[in-house]
Amino acid sequence: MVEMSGSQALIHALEKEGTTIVFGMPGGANLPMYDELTRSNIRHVLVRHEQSAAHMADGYGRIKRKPGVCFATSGPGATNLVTGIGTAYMDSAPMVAITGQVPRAMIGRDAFQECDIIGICTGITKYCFQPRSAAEIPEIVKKGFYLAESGRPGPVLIDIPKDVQQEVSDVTFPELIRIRGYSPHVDPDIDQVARAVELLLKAERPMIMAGGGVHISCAFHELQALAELLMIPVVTTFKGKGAFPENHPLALGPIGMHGHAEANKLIIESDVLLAIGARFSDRSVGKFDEFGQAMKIIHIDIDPAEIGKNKQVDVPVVGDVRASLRALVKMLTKRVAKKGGDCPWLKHINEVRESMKSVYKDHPREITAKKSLKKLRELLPSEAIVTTEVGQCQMWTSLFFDIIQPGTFFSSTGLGTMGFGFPASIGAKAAKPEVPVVDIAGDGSFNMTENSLAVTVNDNLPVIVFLMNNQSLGMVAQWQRLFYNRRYIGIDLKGGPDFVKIAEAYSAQGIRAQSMDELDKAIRTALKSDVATVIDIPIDPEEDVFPFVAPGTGLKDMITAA
Ligand SMILES: Cc1ncc(C[n+]2csc(CCOP(=O)(O)OP(=O)(O)O)c2C)c(N)n1
Repeated sequence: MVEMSGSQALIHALEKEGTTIVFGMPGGANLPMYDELTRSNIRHVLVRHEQSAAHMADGYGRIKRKPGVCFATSGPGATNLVTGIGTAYMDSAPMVAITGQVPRAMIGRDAFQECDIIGICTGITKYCFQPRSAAEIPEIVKKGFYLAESGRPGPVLIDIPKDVQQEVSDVTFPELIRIRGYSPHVDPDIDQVARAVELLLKAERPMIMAGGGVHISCAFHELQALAELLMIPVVTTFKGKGAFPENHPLALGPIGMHGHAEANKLIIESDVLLAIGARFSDRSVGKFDEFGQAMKIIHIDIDPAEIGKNKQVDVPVVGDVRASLRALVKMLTKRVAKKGGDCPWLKHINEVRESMKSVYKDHPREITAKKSLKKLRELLPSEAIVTTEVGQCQMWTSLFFDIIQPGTFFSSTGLGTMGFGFPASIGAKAAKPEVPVVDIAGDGSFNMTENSLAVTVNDNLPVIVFLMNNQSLGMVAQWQRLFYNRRYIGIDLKGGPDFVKIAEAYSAQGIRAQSMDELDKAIRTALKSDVATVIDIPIDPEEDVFPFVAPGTGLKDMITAA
């Protein structure tokens, strides 16, 4: 037992959890914890808006597979974090958000900068804590980290009243904690694995659907071993993009609203679907009732609440994805030798893949989103980390940018948060400074959090913004073109800004690329730069994303052109 203040206890507890970096902004209600940071080796990254602090912590956490930490003051500081916390929640990203709160005696009195951040965040966190004494802080921090990173990861909020930060008390730092009613199911039930094995061995047209759970549990090797053992083709959800190398002969790419045409066509022809760490979201499977009527489904997920939530399945396997895949591969290896690639199903897959090539048309302009992304892939090393904003830029990435090295791609797939990609890429760069990090962006999204350019320069986190600039909210414009008879409203961004000048104003680098030649040079220059680079690529505002599964329809109704 040692005597210390609540703030000291907090920072010491964070250090004990291995925290080396915190993204945030100070204010009246969290100044004591900031003051304590001055006596710690934890690096502080000052953001220009707390939403970006949460996205940076999120990006950091997704790459490290450990909670990223963000700090904000009470009231507006805390509410500014909310979009970032919600984004992490919807994508099961580990995060610990720490907010200052007004002193205990002021809570509930509409004090200056008071808000009920616990009430606000309850539905978008795994858990919220509010320590009422300094002595509680070490155990709460330990529980917070454990909750955030175990089982199905997610954000945890710790809201600390200012006087609790200042209170001096005897504190102890527990080595072990127990949370009543919470014990994630890691090892799968072997009987369920055996049932899955039987189904897979009987399948004539098997398919794997890999979701975000494969990334979270780092089960890339196990997934590839299983696919290659039984020669099963692999589609991914968008969250699962890059869980399986997209240049592998068995890879069919993402399914769903902007999935690959061949993936959308073939998944519904399969007779046994092995869904791994996926939640059958509407974006991935289209109409719930229509999807998977004629197939048997095996569903592996660590979260029992996912089983049967969107889709009734035949064989549920509750457990960590990696542990479950290992058990599956072990059992299968005893039963079968590695299959060859000459079965009728794989022949059919290859025929469909060939026939679908004509679906991917390009726009008649020298520089297009599709060509730009292919060029980026050509020049970017496979270990580079790629994130995206939201809109057409995200969907073009789904279609035209192959992830070669598993675990190098993430995006806001659940909440669909514009403005996520750039700060998240900065968090990823902090987690892995040795690799290039690129945010594939649209102008509308980048506009939302572009002030993080200051962070890239001041904190030496040089990322690349690959800005496909159609001077509009392109995705919305495409929907207005397709579904509202071209009645455009609220999509025009022609007023700018000039993103090259914006980059330069922050002492970053801005390059405009108006031809494929200029783009080639710009990417090479950006990769060598020691400051962030914004590559502004003017594209046609009417370049659409196809193929497309319209909302409320099934995968079979995919539209391939306007
Ligand atoms: C925070 C937020 N507000 C609104 C939306 C709705 N929305 C989805 S895509 C989109 C347009 C995105 O435009 P831009 O970033 O320029 O990308 P583009 O579609 O042009 O590639 C909008 C407004 C959203 N997803 N997130």
